[in-house]
Amino acid sequence: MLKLFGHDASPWVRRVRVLLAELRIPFERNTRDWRDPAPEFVAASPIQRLPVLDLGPGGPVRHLFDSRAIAAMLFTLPHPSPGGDPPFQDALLEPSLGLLDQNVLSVADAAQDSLVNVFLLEGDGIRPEQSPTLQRQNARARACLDWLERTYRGKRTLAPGRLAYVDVAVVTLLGWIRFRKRLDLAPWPELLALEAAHAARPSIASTEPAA
Ligand SMILES: N[C@@H](CCC(=O)N[C@@H](CS)C(=O)NCC(=O)O)C(=O)O
Repeated sequence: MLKLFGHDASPWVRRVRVLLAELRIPFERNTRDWRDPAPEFVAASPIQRLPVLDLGPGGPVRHLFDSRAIAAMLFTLPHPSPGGDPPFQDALLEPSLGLLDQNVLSVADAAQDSLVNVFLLEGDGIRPEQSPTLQRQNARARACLDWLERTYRGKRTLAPGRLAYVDVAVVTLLGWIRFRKRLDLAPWPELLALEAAHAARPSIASTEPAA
């Protein structure tokens, strides 16, 4: 059986948990974080970032090291046809969007990465006021949220009528920002509406970080 390494507070791990729930793929969990890492995770991944997915023995690759690679692989596994309201998109990308969804994922990743960096460095006592690099990270995150706000204007899913992994990446970004009290989200009402539209969905509600 698949084994997912990663803690509940991680937005990257949450994306994968939502996807596993939507595709109804069974898996085991190890919920230790990178501050108190599981020895198997330490031995497996030179990147030392979570999530990591253990695919089990027998294949050319035992562990996958990155949420996007994990997501792409999960769609290739046998699974029931996804359901939900709206139904979940049964592919990482939707060809008719012409790579817009690829950009949404890149922008959500960049915002998430920058805000996590600021959060971790603040934990080490380094404040954005002391560091132009951190100020750039915050500016990047705001620019990414502005871009997502424009991209989702009037939309509650990027592809009409289906919730996709890329939408989940945006929803989990917002959830993490609120959970870690990083930014006031009021300047991005379209994104708040996107989040609210899917808040009661079981895969989203059951993975809420504070829950
Ligand atoms: N690009 C990676 C990012 C994963 C990531 O940054 N994970 C965080 C957990 S929230 C981590 O493990 N951080 C530990 C570190 O950077 O040392 C992915 O998509 O999986």
